[in-house]
Amino acid sequence: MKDCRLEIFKKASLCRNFELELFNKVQEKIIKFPVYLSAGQEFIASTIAVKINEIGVSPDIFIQHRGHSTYLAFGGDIFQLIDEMLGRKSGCAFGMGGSASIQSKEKKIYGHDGLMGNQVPIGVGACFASKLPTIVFVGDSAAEEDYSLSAIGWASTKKLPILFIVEDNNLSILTEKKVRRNWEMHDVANGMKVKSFNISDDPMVIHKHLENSFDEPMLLNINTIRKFWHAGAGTDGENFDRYEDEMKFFGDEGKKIDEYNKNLVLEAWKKQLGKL
Ligand SMILES: Cc1ncc(C[n+]2csc(CCOP(=O)(O)OP(=O)(O)O)c2C)c(N)n1
Ligand SMILES: [Mg+2]
Repeated sequence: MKDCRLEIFKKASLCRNFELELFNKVQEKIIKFPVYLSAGQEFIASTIAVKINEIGVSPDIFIQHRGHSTYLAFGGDIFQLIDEMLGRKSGCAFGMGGSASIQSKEKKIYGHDGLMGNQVPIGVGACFASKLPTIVFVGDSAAEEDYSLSAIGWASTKKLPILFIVEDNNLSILTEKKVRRNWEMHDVANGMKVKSFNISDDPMVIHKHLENSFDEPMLLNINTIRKFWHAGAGTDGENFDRYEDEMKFFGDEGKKIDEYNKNLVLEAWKKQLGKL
C-alpha cells in the first residue's frame, strides 16, 4: 500500500510543481489569457491514474477547465502542455484551447468547450456508444446543470461502465455550495441508483473506493481544496494543503521527489521558451 501511495505522490508532485511554475509565469505576464490552476486538487487525478494502471484499463476521459493535473497525471505530454500555455500551434490543443480546453487524443483525454457540465452528457453519450470504461470529471457547480443530472440518470438506466468524479471544491467561482443548493450530488446520484460516495481527497481513501470501478456506473463526490483563485494567480488565504501533508509523510524521500519534479518542470519551460 505504501508503494502505491508513493506512486500517487510522484504524479501529484509533477502536477503541483507544474502549477507552481505556471503561477509564476502568469504573475510574470508571460501568459496573458485566463489560467485555471488545479493545485490543491491534484491527488484526485493522480490517485485515479495510478488505480487504472493497476487494474489495467485505459478509459476515455472527459474533463473541464482546471484540468492540467488530469492531463499530466494520465500521461499527457508536458512540452505540448507548455506550448498550449504559450498559444503555439505545437500545443496539445493546437494553441486554440488555452488553459480551459486542454486535450490529448493520444491519452484519450477529451477537452472542454466552456459550457459548464456539457462533458457529462457528451461523456455519457460516448460511453453509451462504445460501452468502454469512461471517466467524467466535473466540478461541484458544473454537476448541477440540468443536462448533467439527466445524463447521470441515463448512465444508470443503461448500466454504463462509467465513473463520475465530482471535484467538489465547494466553489462556483466564488459562490459556496450552501448558497447554491440544499442537496448533495452523491444523494441525487444514489437516488438515480448510481452507487455513490462522498469522500475526502485522501489518496488512500480514493484508492479504496475505486475497487470494482467500471462494473457499473459509480459517482464519487470528492471533497477537495482549491489552492489558488478560480482563474489567474493569487490565493484566497491559507488552507490545509494535502500535498505538503503527503510530502511530510514521505520525509526526505518526499522532499527529493518534490525537488526532482521542480527541476523537471523548470527544465521543460527553459527548453520550450528557448524555441522560437
Ligand atoms: C453553462 C455555463 N454557465 C456558467 C458558466 C460560467 N462559469 C465558468 S466556470 C464556472 C464555475 C465552475 O465551477 P465548478 O464546476 O465547481 O468548477 P471549479 O471552477 O470549481 O473547478 C462558471 C459558473 C459557464 N461557463 N457555462
Ligand atoms: Mg467548484
